[in-house]
Amino acid sequence: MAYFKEIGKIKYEGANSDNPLAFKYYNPDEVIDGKSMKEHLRFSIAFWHTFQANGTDPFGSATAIRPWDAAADPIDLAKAKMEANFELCEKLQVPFFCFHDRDIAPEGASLKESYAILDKIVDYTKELMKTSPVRLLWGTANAFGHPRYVHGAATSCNADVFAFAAAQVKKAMEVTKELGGENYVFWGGREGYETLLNTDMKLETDNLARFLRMAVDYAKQIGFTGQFLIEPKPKEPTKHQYDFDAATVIGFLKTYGLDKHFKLNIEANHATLAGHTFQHELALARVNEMFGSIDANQGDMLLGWDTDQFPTNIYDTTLAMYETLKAGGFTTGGLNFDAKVRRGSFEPIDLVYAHISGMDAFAKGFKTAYKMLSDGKFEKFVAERYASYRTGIGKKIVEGRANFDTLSKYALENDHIKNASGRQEALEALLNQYILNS
Ligand code: XUL
Ligand code: CO
Repeated sequence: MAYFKEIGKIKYEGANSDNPLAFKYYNPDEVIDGKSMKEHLRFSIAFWHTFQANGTDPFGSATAIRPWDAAADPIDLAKAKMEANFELCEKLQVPFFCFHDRDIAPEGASLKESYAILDKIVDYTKELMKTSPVRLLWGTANAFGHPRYVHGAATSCNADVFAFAAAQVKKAMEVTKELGGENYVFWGGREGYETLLNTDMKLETDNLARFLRMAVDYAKQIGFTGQFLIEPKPKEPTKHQYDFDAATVIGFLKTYGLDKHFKLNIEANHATLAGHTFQHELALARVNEMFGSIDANQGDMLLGWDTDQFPTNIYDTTLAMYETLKAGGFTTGGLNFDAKVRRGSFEPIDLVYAHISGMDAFAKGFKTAYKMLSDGKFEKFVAERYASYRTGIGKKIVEGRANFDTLSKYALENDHIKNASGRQEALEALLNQYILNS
């Protein structure tokens, strides 16, 4: 059954097209540097926002009634949503989707029943995959929505909750493997605290590490070879989330000797909530060799919460793609639209417009970033800025052949220091020129 009946396959028509149902910059088959744009960008639809969200907010009820909502039985509804997912991905030429276990299958009255319901939907998804090119970018478990997770999952004060979360993640890993998922994501939904007055932070963070170690062991046990990703977020729903930002997660993984097993899934709105730019978080992941995947969205700079808007800011998409290309591009990761249409955009066609706008914004950002890197002007500037570390005393510092004695001897003879301009304004103007002209 078709759910987006009035929508055909969205095609590339170029920057001058006035068809809102066409791509202006995303040309999936255009080959750049030996790979198609489809392969470079690896877009993905987030099941939870696109097929679950209905416009409910803390002040009001649902505004969106979706064509698949006609299904009354919960299993039929879950199947209908999965059909709609494949239809939308195919029409938008999006090669991947991502889900939480509870997005695709409702929770049962017992854990055993939940397993059985999930199996049913996974079987149905496998059926749909037989005739569709659409694949799973990543799976994850929703270990934050149910009331049992009120105090967290792996960081709950209640060991029974830890055990339940382990059982849920075990199954989510199994189904991710079964569906050929290329990654498995850990976002610590309620892994944090509300007040330190009731919190044993040491036990909670040790337990989080224990949980992740068990996941690593279980992946080995079942032969799941997908990439494990951790998605940092500083706050919301808890006051303080342990996976605060990229730097915190990297430090945490290294402390517990888990760093070889994980990469990062960087979300734009989580970066800005942590007080960083999207580019900063991606750069940190890259320089630590932990660049994995991206949750593509944007926040509202005037609001302090996770608005999860579709990404349209060309500066941000350009700089995000600049970092992505510098990291060598995506391998198992991709650009997952962890974004929801606004409450006022309640028609199904708004989901189509939203994805088109995000895909075009990233396609344009990608092309601009590619041009910036091919011309190499920024990289050349940076290389020259640090030239003093390639010869003389700088070379000795970098190669570990200097110490405070030798440096003090050197400084005593070279204390008339000459610095060069950082040229920030000129570089920002150059960035504008690339964005406007490419
Ligand atoms: C929440 C968020 C999650 C993760 C997956 O802010 O981003 O949806 O992406 O659990
Ligand atoms: Co996310």
